Amino acid sequence: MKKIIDNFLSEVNSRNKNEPEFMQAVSEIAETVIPYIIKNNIYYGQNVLLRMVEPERVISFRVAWIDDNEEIKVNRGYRVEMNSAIGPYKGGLRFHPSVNLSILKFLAFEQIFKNSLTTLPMGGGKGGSDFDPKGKTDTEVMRFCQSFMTELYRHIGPNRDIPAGDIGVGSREIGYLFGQYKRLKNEFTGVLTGKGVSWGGSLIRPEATGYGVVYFIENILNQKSDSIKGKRIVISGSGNVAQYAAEKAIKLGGKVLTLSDSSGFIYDKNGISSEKLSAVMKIKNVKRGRISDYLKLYPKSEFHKGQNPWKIKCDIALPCATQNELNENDAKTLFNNGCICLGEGANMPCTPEAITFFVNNKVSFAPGKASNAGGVAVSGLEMAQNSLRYNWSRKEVDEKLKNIMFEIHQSCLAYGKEKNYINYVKGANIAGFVKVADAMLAQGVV
Ligand code: NDP
Ligand code: 2IT
Repeated sequence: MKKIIDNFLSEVNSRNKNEPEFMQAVSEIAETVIPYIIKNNIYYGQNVLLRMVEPERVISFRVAWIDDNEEIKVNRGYRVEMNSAIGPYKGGLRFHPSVNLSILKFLAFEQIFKNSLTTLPMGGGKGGSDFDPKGKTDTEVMRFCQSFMTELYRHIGPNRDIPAGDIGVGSREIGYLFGQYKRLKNEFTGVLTGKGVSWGGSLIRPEATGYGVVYFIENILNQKSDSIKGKRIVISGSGNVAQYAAEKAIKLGGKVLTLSDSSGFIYDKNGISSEKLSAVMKIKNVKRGRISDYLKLYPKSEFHKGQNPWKIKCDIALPCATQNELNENDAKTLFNNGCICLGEGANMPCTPEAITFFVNNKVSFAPGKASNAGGVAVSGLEMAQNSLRYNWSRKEVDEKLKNIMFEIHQSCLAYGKEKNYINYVKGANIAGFVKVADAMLAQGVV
Protein backbone atom coordinates (compact mmCIF):
# COMPACT_ATOMS: atom_id res chain seq x y z
CA MET A 1 0.00 0.00 0.00
CA LYS A 2 2.74 2.44 1.02
CA LYS A 3 4.45 1.86 -2.32
CA ILE A 4 1.30 2.64 -4.31
CA ILE A 5 0.78 5.86 -2.34
CA ASP A 6 4.46 6.86 -2.70
CA ASN A 7 4.38 6.23 -6.46
CA PHE A 8 1.24 8.30 -6.80
CA LEU A 9 2.72 11.18 -4.78
CA SER A 10 5.97 11.10 -6.68
CA GLU A 11 4.09 11.35 -9.99
CA VAL A 12 2.06 14.31 -8.69
CA ASN A 13 5.18 15.91 -7.25
CA SER A 14 7.05 15.65 -10.53
CA ARG A 15 4.39 17.86 -12.11
CA ASN A 16 4.06 20.26 -9.17
CA LYS A 17 7.60 20.96 -8.02
CA ASN A 18 8.07 23.72 -5.43
CA GLU A 19 4.44 23.57 -4.32
CA PRO A 20 4.80 22.31 -0.72
CA GLU A 21 1.36 23.36 0.54
CA PHE A 22 -0.37 21.75 -2.43
CA MET A 23 1.59 18.52 -1.97
CA GLN A 24 0.75 18.55 1.76
CA ALA A 25 -2.99 18.68 1.00
CA VAL A 26 -2.67 16.01 -1.71
CA SER A 27 -0.68 13.68 0.59
CA GLU A 28 -3.33 13.80 3.30
CA ILE A 29 -6.02 12.84 0.80
CA ALA A 30 -3.87 10.16 -0.87
CA GLU A 31 -3.04 8.43 2.42
CA THR A 32 -6.70 7.97 3.35
CA VAL A 33 -8.39 7.72 -0.07
CA ILE A 34 -6.00 5.41 -1.98
CA PRO A 35 -6.55 2.48 0.44
CA TYR A 36 -10.31 3.00 -0.07
CA ILE A 37 -9.94 3.12 -3.88
CA ILE A 38 -7.98 -0.11 -3.85
CA LYS A 39 -10.72 -1.84 -1.85
CA ASN A 40 -13.49 -0.55 -4.14
CA ASN A 41 -13.24 -1.91 -7.63
CA ILE A 42 -15.35 0.72 -9.36
CA TYR A 43 -12.64 3.34 -8.77
CA TYR A 44 -9.64 1.11 -9.25
CA GLY A 45 -7.79 1.72 -12.52
CA GLN A 46 -9.81 4.85 -13.36
CA ASN A 47 -7.11 7.31 -12.25
CA VAL A 48 -9.83 9.44 -10.66
CA LEU A 49 -7.53 10.90 -8.03
CA LEU A 50 -4.86 11.62 -10.62
CA ARG A 51 -7.46 13.60 -12.55
CA MET A 52 -8.63 15.40 -9.39
CA VAL A 53 -5.17 16.75 -8.55
CA GLU A 54 -4.87 18.44 -11.93
CA PRO A 55 -6.80 21.77 -11.96
CA GLU A 56 -9.34 21.98 -14.76
CA ARG A 57 -8.03 25.50 -15.37
CA VAL A 58 -5.63 28.00 -13.76
CA ILE A 59 -5.92 31.68 -14.58
CA SER A 60 -3.14 34.09 -13.65
CA PHE A 61 -3.23 37.78 -14.47
CA ARG A 62 -1.65 41.19 -13.88
CA VAL A 63 -3.43 43.58 -11.55
CA ALA A 64 -2.12 47.11 -12.04
CA TRP A 65 -3.57 49.89 -9.88
CA ILE A 66 -2.69 53.37 -8.63
CA ASP A 67 -2.20 54.13 -4.92
CA ASP A 68 -3.13 57.33 -3.09
CA ASN A 69 0.29 58.85 -3.89
CA GLU A 70 -0.36 58.25 -7.60
CA GLU A 71 2.29 55.54 -7.70
CA ILE A 72 1.61 52.62 -10.04
CA LYS A 73 1.50 49.26 -8.23
CA VAL A 74 1.46 45.76 -9.71
CA ASN A 75 0.10 42.61 -8.08
CA ARG A 76 -0.64 39.14 -9.37
CA GLY A 77 -4.20 37.79 -9.48
CA TYR A 78 -5.25 34.15 -9.74
CA ARG A 79 -8.25 31.89 -10.03
CA VAL A 80 -7.75 28.14 -9.72
CA GLU A 81 -10.76 26.26 -11.18
CA MET A 82 -10.07 22.86 -9.72
CA ASN A 83 -13.11 20.64 -10.26
CA SER A 84 -16.62 21.13 -11.64
CA ALA A 85 -17.91 17.54 -11.51
CA ILE A 86 -20.73 18.23 -9.03
CA GLY A 87 -21.41 21.93 -9.63
CA PRO A 88 -19.93 25.26 -10.69
CA TYR A 89 -16.53 26.19 -9.24
CA LYS A 90 -17.03 27.63 -5.77
CA GLY A 91 -14.54 28.98 -3.26
CA GLY A 92 -13.11 32.11 -1.74
CA LEU A 93 -10.62 34.79 -2.74
CA ARG A 94 -7.61 35.43 -0.50
CA PHE A 95 -5.76 38.75 -0.47
CA HIS A 96 -2.52 38.32 1.48
CA PRO A 97 1.15 38.96 0.63
CA SER A 98 1.93 35.24 1.07
CA VAL A 99 -0.49 34.19 -1.71
CA ASN A 100 1.09 32.04 -4.43
CA LEU A 101 -0.01 29.23 -6.72
CA SER A 102 0.90 26.47 -4.24
CA ILE A 103 -1.29 27.99 -1.53
CA LEU A 104 -4.23 28.60 -3.86
CA LYS A 105 -3.98 25.09 -5.33
CA PHE A 106 -4.00 23.54 -1.86
CA LEU A 107 -7.04 25.62 -0.96
CA ALA A 108 -8.85 24.81 -4.22
CA PHE A 109 -8.08 21.10 -3.79
CA GLU A 110 -9.41 21.07 -0.20
CA GLN A 111 -12.46 22.94 -1.43
CA ILE A 112 -13.47 20.06 -3.76
CA PHE A 113 -13.93 17.69 -0.80
CA LYS A 114 -15.35 20.32 1.55
CA ASN A 115 -17.99 21.41 -0.94
CA SER A 116 -18.88 17.80 -1.64
CA LEU A 117 -19.40 17.24 2.11
CA THR A 118 -21.84 20.16 2.40
CA THR A 119 -24.45 18.10 0.47
CA LEU A 120 -24.90 21.07 -1.91
CA PRO A 121 -24.03 21.06 -5.64
CA MET A 122 -20.78 23.01 -5.70
CA GLY A 123 -17.44 22.28 -7.40
CA GLY A 124 -14.08 23.45 -6.06
CA GLY A 125 -12.15 26.62 -6.78
CA LYS A 126 -10.06 29.30 -5.09
CA GLY A 127 -8.42 32.54 -6.08
CA GLY A 128 -6.80 35.68 -4.80
CA SER A 129 -3.82 37.93 -4.98
CA ASP A 130 -0.58 38.79 -3.22
CA PHE A 131 -2.12 42.23 -2.55
CA ASP A 132 -2.05 43.20 1.15
CA PRO A 133 -5.15 45.16 2.20
CA LYS A 134 -3.51 45.92 5.57
CA GLY A 135 -2.55 49.58 5.90
CA LYS A 136 -4.30 50.52 2.64
CA THR A 137 -7.00 53.19 2.52
CA ASP A 138 -10.56 52.32 1.48
CA THR A 139 -10.03 54.03 -1.87
CA GLU A 140 -6.84 52.04 -2.51
CA VAL A 141 -8.65 48.80 -1.70
CA MET A 142 -11.49 49.86 -4.02
CA ARG A 143 -9.15 50.65 -6.91
CA PHE A 144 -7.35 47.36 -6.44
CA CYS A 145 -10.64 45.39 -6.35
CA GLN A 146 -11.89 47.15 -9.47
CA SER A 147 -8.71 46.37 -11.37
CA PHE A 148 -8.76 42.74 -10.13
CA MET A 149 -12.37 42.27 -11.25
CA THR A 150 -11.76 43.94 -14.62
CA GLU A 151 -9.85 40.79 -15.57
CA LEU A 152 -11.58 38.20 -13.40
CA TYR A 153 -15.13 39.03 -14.58
CA ARG A 154 -14.68 37.24 -17.93
CA HIS A 155 -13.89 33.93 -16.18
CA ILE A 156 -16.68 33.83 -13.56
CA GLY A 157 -20.48 33.85 -13.51
CA PRO A 158 -23.41 32.60 -11.40
CA ASN A 159 -23.44 29.25 -13.25
CA ARG A 160 -19.71 29.05 -13.90
CA ASP A 161 -17.59 30.13 -10.96
CA ILE A 162 -18.77 31.93 -7.82
CA PRO A 163 -16.04 33.47 -5.65
CA ALA A 164 -16.45 34.63 -2.02
CA GLY A 165 -14.27 35.88 0.84
CA ASP A 166 -11.29 34.37 2.64
CA ILE A 167 -8.29 35.95 4.42
CA GLY A 168 -8.19 39.67 3.61
CA VAL A 169 -11.46 39.58 1.69
CA GLY A 170 -14.47 40.58 3.78
CA SER A 171 -17.69 42.48 3.18
CA ARG A 172 -15.86 45.66 2.07
CA GLU A 173 -13.88 43.84 -0.64
CA ILE A 174 -16.89 41.76 -1.79
CA GLY A 175 -18.83 45.03 -2.17
CA TYR A 176 -16.19 46.63 -4.41
CA LEU A 177 -15.75 43.43 -6.44
CA PHE A 178 -19.51 43.02 -6.92
CA GLY A 179 -19.94 46.67 -7.92
CA GLN A 180 -17.31 46.35 -10.64
CA TYR A 181 -18.68 43.01 -11.94
CA LYS A 182 -22.17 44.50 -12.18
CA ARG A 183 -20.87 47.54 -14.01
CA LEU A 184 -18.92 45.45 -16.53
CA LYS A 185 -21.65 42.88 -17.22
CA ASN A 186 -24.67 45.14 -16.70
CA GLU A 187 -26.28 42.26 -14.82
CA PHE A 188 -27.36 41.86 -11.20
CA THR A 189 -26.64 38.20 -10.45
CA GLY A 190 -25.44 36.02 -7.60
CA VAL A 191 -21.89 35.90 -8.99
CA LEU A 192 -20.27 36.38 -5.59
CA THR A 193 -21.35 35.25 -2.12
CA GLY A 194 -20.86 37.10 1.14
CA LYS A 195 -22.79 40.05 -0.29
CA GLY A 196 -24.50 42.61 1.95
CA VAL A 197 -28.00 41.57 3.01
CA SER A 198 -29.65 44.50 1.22
CA TRP A 199 -28.02 43.55 -2.12
CA GLY A 200 -28.43 39.80 -2.38
CA GLY A 201 -26.52 38.49 0.64
CA SER A 202 -27.74 35.81 3.00
CA LEU A 203 -28.39 36.30 6.68
CA ILE A 204 -25.90 34.26 8.77
CA ARG A 205 -23.24 34.15 6.00
CA PRO A 206 -20.79 36.32 7.99
CA GLU A 207 -21.31 34.11 11.04
CA ALA A 208 -21.51 30.78 9.20
CA THR A 209 -17.93 29.49 9.26
CA GLY A 210 -17.36 30.23 12.95
CA TYR A 211 -20.82 29.04 14.02
CA GLY A 212 -20.40 25.91 11.89
CA VAL A 213 -17.10 25.01 13.56
CA VAL A 214 -18.73 25.20 16.98
CA TYR A 215 -21.80 23.22 15.82
CA PHE A 216 -19.44 20.54 14.52
CA ILE A 217 -17.56 20.41 17.85
CA GLU A 218 -20.90 20.16 19.67
CA ASN A 219 -21.75 17.15 17.45
CA ILE A 220 -18.42 15.51 18.36
CA LEU A 221 -18.95 16.10 22.07
CA ASN A 222 -22.60 15.01 21.99
CA GLN A 223 -21.38 11.74 20.52
CA LYS A 224 -19.49 11.28 23.80
CA SER A 225 -22.45 12.48 25.90
CA ASP A 226 -20.58 15.71 26.56
CA SER A 227 -21.06 19.36 25.50
CA ILE A 228 -19.28 22.71 25.13
CA LYS A 229 -20.78 24.08 28.33
CA GLY A 230 -18.06 24.92 30.84
CA LYS A 231 -15.19 24.01 28.50
CA ARG A 232 -12.03 26.16 28.30
CA ILE A 233 -11.48 27.14 24.67
CA VAL A 234 -8.36 28.49 23.03
CA ILE A 235 -8.82 30.24 19.67
CA SER A 236 -6.22 31.61 17.25
CA GLY A 237 -6.97 34.40 14.81
CA SER A 238 -9.28 37.35 15.36
CA GLY A 239 -10.80 37.68 11.90
CA ASN A 240 -14.13 36.54 10.54
CA VAL A 241 -13.88 32.86 11.51
CA ALA A 242 -12.34 33.39 14.95
CA GLN A 243 -14.83 36.11 15.93
CA TYR A 244 -17.95 34.07 15.21
CA ALA A 245 -16.49 30.83 16.57
CA ALA A 246 -15.90 32.77 19.80
CA GLU A 247 -19.42 34.24 19.70
CA LYS A 248 -21.11 30.85 19.37
CA ALA A 249 -18.78 29.15 21.88
CA ILE A 250 -19.59 31.84 24.47
CA LYS A 251 -23.30 31.50 23.70
CA LEU A 252 -23.14 27.75 24.35
CA GLY A 253 -21.46 28.30 27.73
CA GLY A 254 -17.80 27.84 26.78
CA LYS A 255 -15.03 29.98 28.28
CA VAL A 256 -12.97 31.56 25.48
CA LEU A 257 -9.48 32.41 26.76
CA THR A 258 -7.50 33.64 23.76
CA LEU A 259 -7.58 35.33 20.36
CA SER A 260 -4.61 36.25 18.17
CA ASP A 261 -3.29 37.89 15.03
CA SER A 262 0.02 37.73 13.24
CA SER A 263 1.67 39.86 15.97
CA GLY A 264 0.80 37.63 18.94
CA PHE A 265 -2.07 36.49 21.16
CA ILE A 266 -4.14 37.90 24.01
CA TYR A 267 -4.94 35.77 27.05
CA ASP A 268 -7.85 36.75 29.26
CA LYS A 269 -7.94 34.31 32.15
CA ASN A 270 -11.40 35.53 33.17
CA GLY A 271 -12.76 34.62 29.76
CA ILE A 272 -13.72 36.82 26.82
CA SER A 273 -17.36 37.74 27.47
CA SER A 274 -19.89 38.72 24.78
CA GLU A 275 -19.30 42.35 25.73
CA LYS A 276 -15.52 42.01 25.39
CA LEU A 277 -15.99 40.22 22.05
CA SER A 278 -18.08 43.15 20.76
CA ALA A 279 -15.13 45.39 21.63
CA VAL A 280 -12.80 43.06 19.66
CA MET A 281 -15.16 43.23 16.66
CA LYS A 282 -15.05 47.02 16.80
CA ILE A 283 -11.24 47.02 17.03
CA LYS A 284 -10.80 44.58 14.14
CA ASN A 285 -13.69 45.32 11.79
CA VAL A 286 -14.31 49.05 12.22
CA LYS A 287 -10.98 50.51 13.36
CA ARG A 288 -8.97 47.84 11.52
CA GLY A 289 -6.68 47.72 14.56
CA ARG A 290 -4.53 45.00 16.16
CA ILE A 291 -5.54 42.38 18.74
CA SER A 292 -3.02 43.90 21.20
CA ASP A 293 -5.39 46.91 21.43
CA TYR A 294 -7.52 44.61 23.66
CA LEU A 295 -5.12 45.40 26.52
CA LYS A 296 -5.97 49.09 26.37
CA LEU A 297 -9.56 48.17 27.25
CA TYR A 298 -8.87 45.18 29.51
CA PRO A 299 -5.49 45.83 31.14
CA LYS A 300 -5.74 42.75 33.38
CA SER A 301 -5.36 40.50 30.34
CA GLU A 302 -1.99 39.55 28.81
CA PHE A 303 -0.48 40.04 25.36
CA HIS A 304 2.10 37.44 24.29
CA LYS A 305 4.01 39.08 21.45
CA GLY A 306 5.05 36.93 18.50
CA GLN A 307 3.61 33.73 19.99
CA ASN A 308 0.70 31.43 19.28
CA PRO A 309 -1.80 30.49 22.00
CA TRP A 310 -1.32 26.70 22.12
CA LYS A 311 0.55 26.74 25.45
CA ILE A 312 -2.57 27.97 27.29
CA LYS A 313 -4.34 25.12 29.15
CA CYS A 314 -7.65 24.25 27.49
CA ASP A 315 -10.19 21.52 26.74
CA ILE A 316 -10.85 22.59 23.14
CA ALA A 317 -8.53 24.25 20.60
CA LEU A 318 -9.84 26.08 17.54
CA PRO A 319 -7.09 27.24 15.15
CA CYS A 320 -8.83 29.91 13.04
CA ALA A 321 -5.98 31.93 11.49
CA THR A 322 -3.97 30.28 8.73
CA GLN A 323 -2.23 27.16 7.36
CA ASN A 324 0.47 25.34 9.35
CA GLU A 325 0.02 27.46 12.46
CA LEU A 326 0.03 24.45 14.81
CA ASN A 327 2.93 21.96 14.74
CA GLU A 328 3.73 18.67 16.47
CA ASN A 329 5.22 20.38 19.54
CA ASP A 330 2.09 22.49 19.89
CA ALA A 331 -0.01 19.32 19.57
CA LYS A 332 2.01 17.66 22.37
CA THR A 333 1.65 20.73 24.60
CA LEU A 334 -2.12 20.82 24.04
CA PHE A 335 -2.46 17.08 24.74
CA ASN A 336 -0.29 17.22 27.89
CA ASN A 337 -2.41 20.13 29.12
CA GLY A 338 -5.61 18.08 28.78
CA CYS A 339 -7.00 19.17 25.39
CA ILE A 340 -9.60 16.60 24.27
CA CYS A 341 -10.83 18.07 21.01
CA LEU A 342 -9.55 20.24 18.16
CA GLY A 343 -11.62 21.81 15.39
CA GLU A 344 -9.90 23.39 12.40
CA GLY A 345 -11.58 26.74 11.63
CA ALA A 346 -8.77 27.68 9.27
CA ASN A 347 -7.79 25.60 6.23
CA MET A 348 -4.97 23.14 7.03
CA PRO A 349 -3.82 24.94 10.22
CA CYS A 350 -2.31 21.74 11.66
CA THR A 351 0.87 20.26 10.19
CA PRO A 352 0.76 16.57 9.12
CA GLU A 353 2.89 15.65 12.16
CA ALA A 354 0.47 17.43 14.50
CA ILE A 355 -2.49 15.57 12.94
CA THR A 356 -0.74 12.21 13.28
CA PHE A 357 -0.02 12.99 16.93
CA PHE A 358 -3.67 13.87 17.63
CA VAL A 359 -4.97 10.77 15.85
CA ASN A 360 -2.45 8.45 17.53
CA ASN A 361 -3.37 9.87 20.93
CA LYS A 362 -7.11 9.68 20.26
CA VAL A 363 -7.74 13.41 20.57
CA SER A 364 -10.95 14.13 18.62
CA PHE A 365 -9.59 15.95 15.58
CA ALA A 366 -11.95 17.70 13.15
CA PRO A 367 -10.25 18.55 9.83
CA GLY A 368 -11.12 21.88 8.23
CA LYS A 369 -12.84 20.40 5.20
CA ALA A 370 -15.49 19.10 7.59
CA SER A 371 -15.47 21.55 10.49
CA ASN A 372 -15.17 24.83 8.56
CA ALA A 373 -17.56 23.83 5.75
CA GLY A 374 -20.36 25.93 7.27
CA GLY A 375 -19.09 29.04 5.49
CA VAL A 376 -19.25 27.66 1.99
CA ALA A 377 -22.46 25.81 2.89
CA VAL A 378 -24.22 29.09 3.65
CA SER A 379 -22.63 30.50 0.49
CA GLY A 380 -24.47 27.66 -1.28
CA LEU A 381 -27.66 28.75 0.49
CA GLU A 382 -26.99 32.34 -0.63
CA MET A 383 -26.76 31.07 -4.24
CA ALA A 384 -30.05 29.19 -3.78
CA GLN A 385 -31.76 32.31 -2.42
CA ASN A 386 -30.37 34.41 -5.29
CA SER A 387 -31.77 31.90 -7.81
CA LEU A 388 -35.13 31.91 -6.05
CA ARG A 389 -35.03 35.73 -5.75
CA TYR A 390 -36.07 35.21 -2.16
CA ASN A 391 -34.57 35.55 1.33
CA TRP A 392 -34.82 33.10 4.18
CA SER A 393 -34.97 34.36 7.77
CA ARG A 394 -32.02 34.23 10.16
CA LYS A 395 -33.67 31.34 11.96
CA GLU A 396 -34.26 29.40 8.74
CA VAL A 397 -30.66 29.78 7.55
CA ASP A 398 -29.26 28.93 10.99
CA GLU A 399 -31.39 25.76 11.15
CA LYS A 400 -30.19 24.72 7.68
CA LEU A 401 -26.58 25.38 8.73
CA LYS A 402 -27.02 23.27 11.88
CA ASN A 403 -28.53 20.43 9.83
CA ILE A 404 -25.71 20.57 7.29
CA MET A 405 -23.05 20.40 10.04
CA PHE A 406 -24.94 17.44 11.54
CA GLU A 407 -25.01 15.71 8.14
CA ILE A 408 -21.29 16.31 7.63
CA HIS A 409 -20.65 14.76 11.03
CA GLN A 410 -22.79 11.77 10.03
CA SER A 411 -20.79 11.37 6.80
CA CYS A 412 -17.56 11.36 8.82
CA LEU A 413 -19.00 8.67 11.07
CA ALA A 414 -20.04 6.58 8.07
CA TYR A 415 -16.48 6.33 6.74
CA GLY A 416 -14.32 7.14 9.77
CA LYS A 417 -15.44 4.83 12.58
CA GLU A 418 -12.57 2.83 14.06
CA LYS A 419 -12.37 0.76 17.24
CA ASN A 420 -12.90 3.22 20.14
CA TYR A 421 -12.12 6.21 17.93
CA ILE A 422 -13.66 8.25 15.17
CA ASN A 423 -11.07 9.13 12.56
CA TYR A 424 -12.60 12.31 11.17
CA VAL A 425 -9.71 12.80 8.71
CA LYS A 426 -10.38 9.48 7.05
CA GLY A 427 -14.16 9.94 7.30
CA ALA A 428 -14.20 13.41 5.74
CA ASN A 429 -11.73 12.57 2.99
CA ILE A 430 -13.49 9.41 1.82
CA ALA A 431 -17.02 10.83 2.12
CA GLY A 432 -15.96 13.95 0.18
CA PHE A 433 -14.19 11.87 -2.44
CA VAL A 434 -16.98 9.36 -3.16
CA LYS A 435 -19.55 11.88 -4.39
CA VAL A 436 -17.11 13.68 -6.70
CA ALA A 437 -15.54 10.44 -7.96
CA ASP A 438 -18.96 8.97 -8.81
CA ALA A 439 -19.84 12.12 -10.77
CA MET A 440 -16.52 12.00 -12.63
CA LEU A 441 -17.00 8.36 -13.57
CA ALA A 442 -20.48 9.10 -14.88
CA GLN A 443 -19.23 12.02 -16.98
CA GLY A 444 -16.48 10.11 -18.78
CA VAL A 445 -12.83 10.96 -19.26
CA VAL A 446 -12.74 14.77 -19.27
P1 NDP B 1 -9.61 37.18 8.12
O1 NDP B 1 -8.79 37.92 7.14
O2 NDP B 1 -10.91 37.71 8.56
O3 NDP B 1 -8.73 36.90 9.44
C1 NDP B 1 -7.55 36.23 9.38
C2 NDP B 1 -6.96 36.14 10.78
O4 NDP B 1 -5.86 35.24 10.76
C3 NDP B 1 -6.42 37.46 11.29
O5 NDP B 1 -6.51 37.50 12.68
C4 NDP B 1 -4.97 37.39 10.81
O6 NDP B 1 -4.08 38.22 11.54
C5 NDP B 1 -4.66 35.94 11.05
N1 NDP B 1 -3.60 35.53 10.10
C6 NDP B 1 -3.67 35.55 8.76
N2 NDP B 1 -2.52 35.15 8.22
C7 NDP B 1 -1.70 34.89 9.25
C8 NDP B 1 -0.38 34.44 9.34
N3 NDP B 1 0.34 34.18 8.25
N4 NDP B 1 0.13 34.26 10.59
C9 NDP B 1 -0.61 34.52 11.70
N5 NDP B 1 -1.88 34.96 11.66
C10 NDP B 1 -2.41 35.14 10.48
O7 NDP B 1 -9.76 35.70 7.50
P2 NDP B 1 -10.83 34.57 7.88
O8 NDP B 1 -11.16 34.63 9.33
O9 NDP B 1 -11.91 34.62 6.89
O10 NDP B 1 -9.97 33.25 7.57
C11 NDP B 1 -9.22 32.57 8.57
C12 NDP B 1 -8.98 31.15 8.13
O11 NDP B 1 -10.24 30.48 7.95
C13 NDP B 1 -8.24 30.96 6.79
O12 NDP B 1 -7.47 29.80 6.86
C14 NDP B 1 -9.37 30.75 5.80
O13 NDP B 1 -8.94 30.06 4.65
C15 NDP B 1 -10.31 29.91 6.64
N6 NDP B 1 -11.71 29.87 6.22
C16 NDP B 1 -12.43 31.01 6.03
C17 NDP B 1 -13.75 30.94 5.67
C18 NDP B 1 -14.61 32.16 5.52
O14 NDP B 1 -15.80 32.01 5.26
N7 NDP B 1 -14.08 33.37 5.71
C19 NDP B 1 -14.41 29.66 5.40
C20 NDP B 1 -13.58 28.50 5.70
C21 NDP B 1 -12.28 28.63 6.07
P3 NDP B 1 -3.48 39.54 10.86
O15 NDP B 1 -4.61 40.51 10.84
O16 NDP B 1 -2.34 39.94 11.72
O17 NDP B 1 -3.04 39.14 9.48
O1 2IT C 1 -12.37 28.22 2.62
C1 2IT C 1 -13.59 28.44 2.43
O2 2IT C 1 -14.43 27.53 2.46
C2 2IT C 1 -14.01 29.82 2.21
N1 2IT C 1 -13.19 30.73 2.24
C3 2IT C 1 -15.45 30.12 1.88
C4 2IT C 1 -15.74 29.87 0.43
C5 2IT C 1 -17.10 30.30 -0.05
O3 2IT C 1 -17.29 30.17 -1.27
O4 2IT C 1 -17.93 30.74 0.73
